[in-house]
Amino acid sequence: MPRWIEETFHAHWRVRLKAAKVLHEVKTPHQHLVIFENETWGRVLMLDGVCQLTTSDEFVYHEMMAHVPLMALAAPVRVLVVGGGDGGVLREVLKHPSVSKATLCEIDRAVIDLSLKHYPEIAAGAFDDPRADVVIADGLAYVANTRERFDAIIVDSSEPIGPSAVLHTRAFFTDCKRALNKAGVLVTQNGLPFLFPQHLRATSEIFASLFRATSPYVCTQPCYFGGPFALNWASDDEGLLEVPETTLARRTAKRRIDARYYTPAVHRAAFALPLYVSKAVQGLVGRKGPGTQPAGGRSPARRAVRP
Ligand code: SPD
Repeated sequence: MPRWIEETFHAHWRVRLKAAKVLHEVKTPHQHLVIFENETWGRVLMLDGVCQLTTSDEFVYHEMMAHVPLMALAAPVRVLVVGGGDGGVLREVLKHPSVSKATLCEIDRAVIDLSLKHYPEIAAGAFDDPRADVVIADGLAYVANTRERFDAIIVDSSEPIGPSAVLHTRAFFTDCKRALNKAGVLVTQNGLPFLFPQHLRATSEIFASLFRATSPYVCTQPCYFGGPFALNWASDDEGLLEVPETTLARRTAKRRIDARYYTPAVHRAAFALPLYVSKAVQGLVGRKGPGTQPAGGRSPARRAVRP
């Protein structure tokens, strides 16, 4: 009898994938982890009953997590990845030649070790790159205590359950802001807006209260069932949301980024939100712009400049 492995995250429906072979299953000190082979999707990683990646479509998420913030920056040097123990985001970050050090802070060593064992092609040598600095620690504590300053912080967390729950909180994002350079960019995964609009809105409220410019952006991640997948962006440099496609194209060519999903046009288009997504974050998205004044009775941080 084949084993079917279910995503257990949703209360009223289930997605299940046939496991041609279970490669590893363990309760680590932090979470339930299972890696298995599926004939359509390739190798699959599930944490606490939520699909994190498949080897066939991981490029979508990893490229959009890394290249959207880094291509917006003229020359990113220091990058922090929180989570992301599979190494996919790290792999993409290290494609940017100006990056001199990329720190990856992962709470669960087992994710790194088992990813390297069962799908080394995802990290593709990133952990051996001399610019990679791997820290096994709680991301919340690491960001709260670090004295380093980053040009970009990329939060490659799982859902707001289990060890990742703290990586979706105001306290964590406030510390991220402190650990960013002035014109730095913070991005985080923000789930499926069709199913969890309140999750997207809650993050956008925090971002809008902390940063001068914020916007979700979306990608189509085939293995995350439920519609477009949201990432979320925050920065105090408002111009970074508006980098022209021509500039992005020049940077992509100069940095010799080989990608399968990311293009400069996709970068710009990712910020064009479907209406139901815009509505979920209504009043929170956009740039505050120079010289804006608080509107009567409303927090300036939450006032929409570009509704
Ligand atoms: N719904 C699952 C979101 C998972 C985000 N993290 C994926 C980890 C891949 N590096």
